[in-house]
Amino acid sequence: MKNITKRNLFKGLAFMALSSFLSGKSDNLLAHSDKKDDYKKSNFGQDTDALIVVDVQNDFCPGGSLAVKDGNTIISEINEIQKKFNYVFYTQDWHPIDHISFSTNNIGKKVFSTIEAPYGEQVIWPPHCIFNTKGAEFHEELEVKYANAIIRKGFRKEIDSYSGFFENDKVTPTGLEGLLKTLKIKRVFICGLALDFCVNYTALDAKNLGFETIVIEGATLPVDIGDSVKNTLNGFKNKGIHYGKLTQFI
Ligand code: VGL
Ligand code: ZN
Repeated sequence: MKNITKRNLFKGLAFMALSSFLSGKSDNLLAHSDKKDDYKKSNFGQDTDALIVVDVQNDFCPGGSLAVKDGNTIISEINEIQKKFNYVFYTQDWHPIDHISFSTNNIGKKVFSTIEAPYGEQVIWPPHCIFNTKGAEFHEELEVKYANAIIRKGFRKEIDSYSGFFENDKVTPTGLEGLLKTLKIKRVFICGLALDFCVNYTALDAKNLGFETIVIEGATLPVDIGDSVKNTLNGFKNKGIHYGKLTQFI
């Protein structure tokens, strides 16, 4: 590169930094630099925003086989939130009875212990969200009519799927990325169950795929195993995934 071009480039960058400072568009730099997320609020429910509602199913709610404590209590909030979006996508954990993650298919392995699967570490879960059972159905309080599409995941017996985007091998896609990109979605808001597993992995993949990613505090709750919550929230911070009440962002 010739010197003159370099100088122009430098000038351009300095100008961009200054104008971004003056217009207050420094939220990317400030985000997660301290406790408060200094997100610059903007209109939402725009055509470039989508809400992803993760796994609000009976088995993840009280009474279910892999219940999240108070899991049902976020549903009224989710119902309110989803009315504000033009695009709402649901994920649904959807397993065959002989699924690799089930304790019943790993005799001698304790629930919440891990096995080494071909794609890496796999947590052993109690059987849950077996397709065509009550446990796999969405909770009856969830207003499913708002869903534009439902992405099912985890239906291959030999591989689990936490994320709404990729199965646990990190390469097998669910199709959600294509759906969002075709619709020109730029920003995703994520809520649902469970914060430390399926919400977590959905958010990490969303961010990696280039979407601005917000996880809505108060509309998600964790399974909470060991340090899973602490690790999840640290991961959000490190990756630039926003986590806070909806009013912080809109
Ligand atoms: C989930 C464990 C196993 C979740 C799904 O939805 O967070 N967790 N399958
Ligand atoms: Zn599952």
